[in-house]
Amino acid sequence: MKLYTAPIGPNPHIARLFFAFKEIEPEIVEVDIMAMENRQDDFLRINPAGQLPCLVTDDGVTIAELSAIAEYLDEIKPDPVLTGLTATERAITRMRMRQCDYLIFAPMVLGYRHGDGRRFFEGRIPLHDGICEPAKAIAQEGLAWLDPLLAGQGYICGDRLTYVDIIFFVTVGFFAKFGQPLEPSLKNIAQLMARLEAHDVIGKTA
Ligand SMILES: N[C@@H](CCC(=O)N[C@@H](CS)C(=O)NCC(=O)O)C(=O)O
Repeated sequence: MKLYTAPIGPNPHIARLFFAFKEIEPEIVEVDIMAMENRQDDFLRINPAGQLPCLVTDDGVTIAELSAIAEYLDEIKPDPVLTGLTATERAITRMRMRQCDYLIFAPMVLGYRHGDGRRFFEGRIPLHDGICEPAKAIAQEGLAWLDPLLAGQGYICGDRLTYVDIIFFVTVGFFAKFGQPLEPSLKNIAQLMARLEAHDVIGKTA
């Protein structure tokens, strides 16, 4: 199994955390993201989305998207689990991942790409004016929606840590440094971030 990845960027970082958590050591293929190697034909043949990370299985199949990678890793090595132990837990994990994706992560990414991170994305993707501020506001609304749902539970999907927590910790932590700070009144999210920061693998793996 090969992991195509980069030394920088939140999504490659999340993939590293998945593998560290699962104690799986893939063959690493570093792609030069700064030189836009990921946007060239050779890489687009591997991952047409032009993004990192992606996994290429021993059968030569590409699996991109962090949630798909996490689910695949659980299939091949169930312990320790990233998705959930029962059908219900796994369904909740997928539900919360999807909700976090469209309510929080996707608008945060849009706010960054079309705003604070514009210089990096020029020449990579089409950029549009007028997206940054509304997208950031939508992401904040998503965080405000999530916060009360976390009351009285350890993690986003209940009392078991899942890949959604890992994606959340790195993504929200990254954008907090780039124009999308966490609103201090979101106490449950602040507690979740502190709990994940203290985790042996998640808070300690660069
Ligand atoms: N939804 C994707 C996001 C992947 C992504 O945005 N990767 C960034 C690195 S943090 C990337 O490849 N950026 C370089 C580019 O878009 O050219 C996932 O879940 O893996």
